[in-house]
Amino acid sequence: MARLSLATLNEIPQSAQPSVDPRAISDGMVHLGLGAFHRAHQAVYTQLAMAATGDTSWGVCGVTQRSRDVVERLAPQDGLYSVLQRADTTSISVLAPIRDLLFARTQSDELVARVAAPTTRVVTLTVTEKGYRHDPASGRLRADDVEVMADVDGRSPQTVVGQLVRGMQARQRAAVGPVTVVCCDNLPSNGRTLARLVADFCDLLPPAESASTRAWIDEHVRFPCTMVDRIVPSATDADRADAARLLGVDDRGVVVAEPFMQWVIEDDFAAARPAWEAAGAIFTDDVAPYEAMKLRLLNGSHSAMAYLGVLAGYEYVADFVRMDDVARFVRALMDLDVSPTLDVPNGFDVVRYKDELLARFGNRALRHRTAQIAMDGSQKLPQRLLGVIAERRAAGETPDHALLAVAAWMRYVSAESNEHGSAIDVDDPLADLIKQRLDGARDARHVVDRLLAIEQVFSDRLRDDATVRVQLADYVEALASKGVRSTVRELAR
Ligand code: CS2
Repeated sequence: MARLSLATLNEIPQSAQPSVDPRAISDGMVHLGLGAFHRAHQAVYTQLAMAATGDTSWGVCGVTQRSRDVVERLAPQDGLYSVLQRADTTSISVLAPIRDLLFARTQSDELVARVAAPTTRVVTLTVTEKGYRHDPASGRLRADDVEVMADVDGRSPQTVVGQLVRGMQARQRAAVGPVTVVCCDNLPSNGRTLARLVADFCDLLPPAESASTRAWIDEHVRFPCTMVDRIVPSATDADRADAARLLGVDDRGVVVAEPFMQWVIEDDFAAARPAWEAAGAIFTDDVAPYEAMKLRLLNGSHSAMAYLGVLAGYEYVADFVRMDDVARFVRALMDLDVSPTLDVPNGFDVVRYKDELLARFGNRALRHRTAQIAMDGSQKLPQRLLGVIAERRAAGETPDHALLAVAAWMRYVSAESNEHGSAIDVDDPLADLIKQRLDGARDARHVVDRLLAIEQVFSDRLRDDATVRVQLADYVEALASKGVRSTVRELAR
């Protein structure tokens, strides 16, 4: 079967044709972290915006950081790929915004040059939480990270923050105008967090370079905060087979997504941008209420279901949450623990939002793996669950549901296998440290104490809270002795 490409585009059905002619698109953006999420989210908004306005100057140079895989899938396809939308019905459409591809490991000088190109007015990022090389608890750049320090010392930059700073220095040298850096990862105050990491990197540079780079960035670069949302499970061979059947050509770059998508963006741009509002994005002065809502309600529930689900032997979120006690537990987590911490945006119907979330989690057409969400827990827990626990404790409450979710993470990283004896493979940048800390832990109390001592993840406040320690230990013990279902059932309201 022929491969999707500019040459075969005329072979695909009319209904799947991109809404913008790829040949008409010129360079406008650089995207760092060309994973499935960008392709199913920002690229879709960008295509819709170009189609709505006719301004086709927002093509994307997509950069992959760690593996060539996506470049190898998309390069023979001239950057074209499809989004397979799955719910009760399935639909497919081809996306055209990605016009260039770079692999940062071997092309980081080209990448710096692209960031510095006069046509580049926006740089977007989806590099996952760990891609920022920061301490999740403090939000500061890890100056003890060898990769960060190698970038500071001046090699062709390999870390995301290093790439941004070197790109900005190249813009400064070439006297190219202002640019906006749009962080689209699930970090708290993601724009501000990234701006601080960039400033931390500048502070590590030699004094002469440091001050002038910081001053240029302060004057010419904006880092708006954003809330991004779309559930995008990893694509499988079955998805690729379905795409081929629907398109009539082979697409090795297909991404799978739910119909729902949302993007809330702080209206703080240094230069021009795509008219993403024409595609439904919301521009606002303050993203914080939307962000807290999404990170705590959606991602917090996701992490809870991921650890509990893996422990109970459920491979997919939808199968796990379709059990009544699990759905009621998740709803109680949202209602009793998370909701009291939220400052709901004006006019926003949070009850409906929670109903929709449960329906989205239960979408069986999406094969969203619990193990995919369980990855990198050390980088995700603070913004998803620990903030909720700290705020409820400060209000004198004991957030049992959120504590059970964190206990499930603790059990997940400390048990070798799940309830059915299948091995648990902890994929986390702190996996070695976690293992080291757990060495010799004999019971649930030890496990909790050892893990709470990891200061990259847990704050002093949580560590020193006796109620939190005792409750976590009880839950870790209950998960081990009684199992997931009966522990969850006791907390399902
Ligand atoms: C998930 C997110 O893998 C995960 O950690 O919680 O990728 C989630 O699907 C997205 O944030 C939804 O917008």
